Amino acid sequence: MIAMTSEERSAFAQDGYAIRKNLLSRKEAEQYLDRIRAPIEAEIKANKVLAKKDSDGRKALIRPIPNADEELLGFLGREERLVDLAHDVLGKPIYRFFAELQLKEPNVGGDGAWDWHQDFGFMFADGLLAPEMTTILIPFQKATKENGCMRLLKGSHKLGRLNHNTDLVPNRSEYCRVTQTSVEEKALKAAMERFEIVNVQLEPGDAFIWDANLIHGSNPNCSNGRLWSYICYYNAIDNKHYKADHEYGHYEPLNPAKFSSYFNA
Ligand SMILES: O=C(O)CCC(=O)C(=O)O
Repeated sequence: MIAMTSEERSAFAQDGYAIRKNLLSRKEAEQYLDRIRAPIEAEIKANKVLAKKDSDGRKALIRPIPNADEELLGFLGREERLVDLAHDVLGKPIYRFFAELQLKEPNVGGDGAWDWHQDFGFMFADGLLAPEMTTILIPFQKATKENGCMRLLKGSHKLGRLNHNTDLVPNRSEYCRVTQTSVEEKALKAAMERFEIVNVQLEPGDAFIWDANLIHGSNPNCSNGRLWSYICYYNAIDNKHYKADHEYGHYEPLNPAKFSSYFNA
């Protein structure tokens, strides 16, 4: 089991996040990217991915991965190093809630940004009772401020859940929305005055793991390089949806997988 180090544990408690360098090796990140590149490029070209607009009308592309058993794309959320880390953060039995690829293409003139939000802000509206959820992001390219890395308000998870601008349609999941959900403006302004903004610059294969109440978002891609990342949400089993009719996030037993069972090292 890849337990959190004591430094990671105290960073997570204090700041609301931790970074594990090289959770996947650079070679593994490259192998994975090599296998998904062509099919995902084809989906982008065919407009099959979701595009969600931020408050400035800029689009962020996502390729949802609702099924853990989806060939290749699904397995990474079950990879045992990610699962161990998430399990260790939540400290109780977990399941893979959802996964997605964030696709920030080159030369998009500032698309790809995410408004400031807490994951629990909209997960609560969708029917999770407690913030017993954590999220892991792994980039496949170097993530920088210029190509759209994530950013966060350090320590803001301690505020608890804030109200979000949301106009959820009953019985439709967050995923169907074409606009992003963000922390209500006045509270966000106050939080931004109180907490330091950190840009989460990472190397391919590094893992960034955060608390469900951490206020975060991301920069737009203003570069001529691509930034694709894998994101997986993990939820405590006893925190599964209390609302019915969800297209995603249903409990399924987690079958942890080894990277080497999909790729030769
Ligand atoms: O990948 C990004 O740029 C932001 C993703 C994000 O904010 C989220 O998944 O909650």
